[in-house]
Amino acid sequence: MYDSLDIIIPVYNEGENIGKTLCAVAEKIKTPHRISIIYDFDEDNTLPAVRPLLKKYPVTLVKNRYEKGVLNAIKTGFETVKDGVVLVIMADLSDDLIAVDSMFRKMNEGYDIVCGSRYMKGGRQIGGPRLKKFLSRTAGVTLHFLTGIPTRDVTNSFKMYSKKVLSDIAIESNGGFELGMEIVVKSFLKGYRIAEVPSVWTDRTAGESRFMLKKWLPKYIHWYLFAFRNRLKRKPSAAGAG
Ligand SMILES: Nc1nc2c(ncn2[C@@H]2O[C@H](COP(=O)(O)OP(=O)(O)O)[C@@H](O)[C@H]2O)c(=O)[nH]1
Ligand SMILES: [Mg+2]
Repeated sequence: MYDSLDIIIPVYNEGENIGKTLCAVAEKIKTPHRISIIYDFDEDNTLPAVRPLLKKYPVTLVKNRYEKGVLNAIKTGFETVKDGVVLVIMADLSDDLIAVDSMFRKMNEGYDIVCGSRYMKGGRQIGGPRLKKFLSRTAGVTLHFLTGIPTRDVTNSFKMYSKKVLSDIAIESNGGFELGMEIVVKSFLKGYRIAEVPSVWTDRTAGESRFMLKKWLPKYIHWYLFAFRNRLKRKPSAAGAG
């Protein structure tokens, strides 16, 4: 049984949002937790906004160990966690954290990954660029029906992982948020147990999105095709079940 949760928040100049995000974590997540905030550079305006809150919330500030960028920030976050359960959330208040406790319960039912899902009953996506939404939903829903991957929202970054899965997957992604898709696809093919719970995503109201659709789209397509090509070679028994 897992009894607590490690939360990873990659940040890039989220000074306007981070206080509200930490407050939402405290209010909405009953599961005992620790928080790691991963930043890229010492001048990031998140840092002066967080420092006064370090006594109030269970936060550790961690500098990205690799080249700048959200992918390496998340990777650094994964490496700081030794075992148990890891949750990735955004600092821009985009994911409704009310889903977290039920995601954690699922992990304790024996799942290795629990995906927040905007594209299942009860899930929603509010605001954001239309093309990005269309592509993400189409990819998620078609991959679910074509390969049997047990989530309709493979591109969502709001996911909970067991550290065991993270240690077992060699991450090849080199762009940005497609890393979450890579991990879920590879874990699925290895026979790990994956579940989804409904979640609501709302576009940010402060700060700027740094999502690079054009640059990252080919990387998402790569993992989409990888899942499709390898679907019949999937390990039938759950390598990581239990
Ligand atoms: N460390 C780090 N975090 C980043 C970077 N770019 C974005 N983030 C963080 O990743 C999360 C989501 O980013 P965002 O640009 O809003 O992506 P979107 O929600 O898909 O539009 C936020 O917490 C950002 O602060 C980066 O280059 N480095
Ligand atoms: Mg965002």
